[in-house]
Order: sequence, then C-alpha cells, then structure tokens
Amino acid sequence: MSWPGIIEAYRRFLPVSDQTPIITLGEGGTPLLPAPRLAAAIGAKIDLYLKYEGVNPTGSFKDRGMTLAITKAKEEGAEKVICASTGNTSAAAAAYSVRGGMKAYVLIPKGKIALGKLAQAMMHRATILQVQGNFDEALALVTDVSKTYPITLVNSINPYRLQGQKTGAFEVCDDLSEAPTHHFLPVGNAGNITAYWMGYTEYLKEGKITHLPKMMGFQAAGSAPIVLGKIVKHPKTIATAIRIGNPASWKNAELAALESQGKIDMVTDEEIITAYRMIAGLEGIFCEPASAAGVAGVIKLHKRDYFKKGDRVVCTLTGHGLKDADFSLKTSIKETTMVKSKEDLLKSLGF
Ligand code: AN7
Repeated sequence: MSWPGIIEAYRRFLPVSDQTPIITLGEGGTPLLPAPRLAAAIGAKIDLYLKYEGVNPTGSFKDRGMTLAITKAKEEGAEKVICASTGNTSAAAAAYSVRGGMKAYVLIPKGKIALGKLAQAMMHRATILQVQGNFDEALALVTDVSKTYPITLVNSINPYRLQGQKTGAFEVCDDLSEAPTHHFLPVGNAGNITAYWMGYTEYLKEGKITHLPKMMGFQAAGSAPIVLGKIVKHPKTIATAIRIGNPASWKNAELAALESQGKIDMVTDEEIITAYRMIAGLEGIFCEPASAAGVAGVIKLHKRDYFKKGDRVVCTLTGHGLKDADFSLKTSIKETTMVKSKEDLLKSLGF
C-alpha cells in the first residue's frame, strides 16, 4: 500500500474525526538520508542526516501543514482561503485548495518569490495578488481581513498548520527509533521550529523517545529579527523563502530554543550558498537556498568546536532546489565546454 499522507499516518495525534473529509496529496513520509560525505567534507565527526522535504507533493514541508489546514477548512464549510507567502505556502495553499474544491487567494511580495513557486500558484488557479512591500506587510493585511470576512487564513497562525507540520518530528524519530541530539532548520516565520518542537515533546510524553533534541534554528543574517532582538523593517537575503522581518511564531521559536538548550542563530548569504552547493554536489540532494541555512549552521558551529563525537544531527531541507532553478544557475560554475568533434569529447572524458 502506498503512503497515505500525514493525516492517516498520524491520525491519533491530530485533531480529526471519522467524519473529517481528509484532503491529501500524499504528503510526508519523506526520506531521512545519511550524509556521510558532507560530514566528512566539513570535517565533523558527527552522524549527519538530511530530512528531504523537497520531495513533498508541492516540493516543500508546507504540505504537511496545508493538508490539515485545508482539511479543517473544508470540514468547517469554508469556500475561500487566503495566505501571505514568500512562495512555498502559496504553492501549497493553491494545490490543496484545488484538491478540496476551494478557492485560494495568495498575497506575495512583488518580484521577491522564486519563479517555480509563482508557476505553481498560477497552475493551480490561485488568485495571485502582489504587494510592493515585504512578507510581513502582506501577512498583517491577510490576518486583518480574515478576522472580519468569511475567508480562512492558512498561514501558520492557523493552529492546524503547525499540528500538521509536527509530523516531521514524528517521522525523524520513527526512522531513528530515537530523537537526534540536535535538530537544525531554517527559520523564517518560525512556524516549523515551533512545530518540530511540539512533535518531539509529544513523542517524549508518549514514551516513543527517551530524550529531546536541541532545537537549532538559523535565520539569514539580513533577516534575523530573533537573533537581533528587534523587528527588521527591510529584510534582505538571497534566500527569499526566509526573507521575513517579523516572524509570527517569534516567541514560540525562542521558547523552543530555550527549553531544548538549543539556539536561534544566523548565517550569511555566503554561508548559505556554500552549504547549498555542498549538499547538491556531495550528497545528490537539490534543495532551495533557504533550506540550506540549517546545514550552514552546522558548518558554522563545527568551526567553533560545538559538537561532541557521536552527536546525531538532523537537518531539515525544507524545499526543493527546482523551485528556484534560476538561482542555482546564477551561482553555479558557468564554464561549460563546447564539443565540436569526437576528439573534443574524448579529451573532456579524460581519455
Ligand atoms: C523553503 O512560504 O514563510 O520558519 O510563506 O519556504 O516555518 O516560516 C516559507 C518559509 C524555510 C521557513 N524554508 O519556515 C512562506 C514561508 C523554506 C520556506 C522556511 C520557509 P518557517
């Protein structure tokens, strides 16, 4: 039998009943891949794993939350849903809305979302609305409107989103038969780190694991409000997915880091790009730039001798590299070789 999606797989942990109309695209059940070459290249004697969320139906972890948010919206009789997005949420909202027979409206910062994500929202017939400002302004607007009008907000302020996303932590523990020592991930609106922490603590209560991981969240240096302790009015980073200056789950992310004895830290765009290219070039996994922030964090902390031998480190790679193929071409080595003869070809092959 094929994987049924996260709601059926983890029904017992989620707020659904036998009557709930489950809207799914078969999300979740993503691979936890060992990354020994990457660990060796960094020089870290750790057990490194990558949770590849890019293989979800719309290519990002947002599908875990969206299946539940749209399912509950359907159950409650909603006809319209709305979200602000740096791209991935809009792609997921659009796809799951089609699946549920609802209409999606997405507000995005003009010119600041990856093309693949825009294409997804368009193909799934969402109404695309652009704002001149950034994500934070778009989120404030949709939050306001959804309070007074009959339209369901499917940003992570919607509690069902994080309920769905916590299943990422369940899968990691199920695969390892225990929690890792550290869980690294990028932080934008700070929903995912909050959701993973919720998942780990629930699994501990259930007796499925015997300890909790340290939660290690990484923001982009130009968009690091939590690290700086103040709202960033004009967030900047090449990692457009996490170009967020006033995260909705700010306090919960801080709590997750504090309670787990982890941290919220930041990495520069350069560090993100280095990690992004290493993941693809050493492990065969193509993720989008924002997704590499966690691995960039591992590299940064390893340089400061942070890890102990035998630490078991999981990084969530939140989205697929093809979402922003444009960016990969800009940063990759531009040299390609023209082949005009068999001799040229043989020379290139090293014969
Ligand atoms: C690839 O799609 O906020 O800290 O509107 O797309 O839970 O916000 C995306 C966020 C990390 C950050 N990696 O997660 C949106 C949006 C990728 C992302 C994040 C996002 P959160």
